[in-house]
Amino acid sequence: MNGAHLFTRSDANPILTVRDLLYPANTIFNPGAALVDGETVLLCRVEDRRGISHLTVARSANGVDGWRVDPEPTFRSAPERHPEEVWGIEDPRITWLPERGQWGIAYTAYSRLGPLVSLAVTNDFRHFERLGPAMPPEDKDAALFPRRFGGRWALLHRPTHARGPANMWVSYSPDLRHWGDLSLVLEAREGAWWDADKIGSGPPPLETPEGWLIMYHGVHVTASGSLYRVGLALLDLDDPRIALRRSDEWVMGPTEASERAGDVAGVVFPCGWVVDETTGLLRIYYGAADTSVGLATARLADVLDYVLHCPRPRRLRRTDRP
Ligand code: M1P
Repeated sequence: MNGAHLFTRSDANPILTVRDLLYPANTIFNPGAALVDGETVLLCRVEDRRGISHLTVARSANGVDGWRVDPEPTFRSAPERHPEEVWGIEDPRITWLPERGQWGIAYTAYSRLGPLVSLAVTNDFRHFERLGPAMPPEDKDAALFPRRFGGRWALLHRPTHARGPANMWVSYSPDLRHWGDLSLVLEAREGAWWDADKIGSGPPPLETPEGWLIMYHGVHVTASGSLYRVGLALLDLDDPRIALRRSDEWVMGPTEASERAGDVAGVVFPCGWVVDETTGLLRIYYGAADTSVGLATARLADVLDYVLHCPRPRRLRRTDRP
């Protein structure tokens, strides 16, 4: 299977635009996704007309159209109690946590010192309990694993530092509040590579018999701006510090009009996916050009077959298998 043809975009794209909102805003994009009582729930980033983002829920029976959007912001930043959210909240990734019987949400809180990772939980996507910041700035693109490893929760995230590209790390916690024991998982590549400048986790890790399926965005800086494309990786089931496979090529890039033009041109940015158990289809929800929401699908079996034929990551670290 050719990676360029793995994903099929919906004929309904863009499936959500700012015109679907019942209140004034600038854009709607980068949604987390969940299946709730048979419905698809998208927790979308909405940027208001000041530039500050909040999260709003859209629900659909088929996950493609007929979206019912909450009439007002569903989950707002609360800078009076959470000063780290002073410039809004962005880019949620949703993970079902069977042990807690709740969804965990990793989102970006935009603080005065830069973006950081915050966590919240919800039972119904109507009420949200904040667990607070998990990582100091600058850190973002975080997603929870659905279960513990050796008694500890695990979080993928992307710290940024002044020197060099930004890479994907994993951290651990006994209680979803205290995080540490960091390990580098995947590095941005170098030079002309499509994912040379920074990478970041997309939707939450998906458990499969072969390993944790990871979708990530990679950024390449060009003379006319950054290009955001999407690649795949597979992490070890028992030890997610170990990357088993990584696609050399991107599997999705900004090729459609809604992805090539918008507030930030040339961006596909997936934050959510769901598996339709009856059809075996993986539905990926992504931000298009920081302006609208797109949907692409693939057979999960094809995606796994593709990633299993990808090479092992090139760099050897202490956790890499020979
Ligand atoms: O504009 C593209 C994306 O840029 C940022 O992502 P990252 O720091 O991972 O490159 C985020 O602001 C994201 O929301 C945005 O879509």
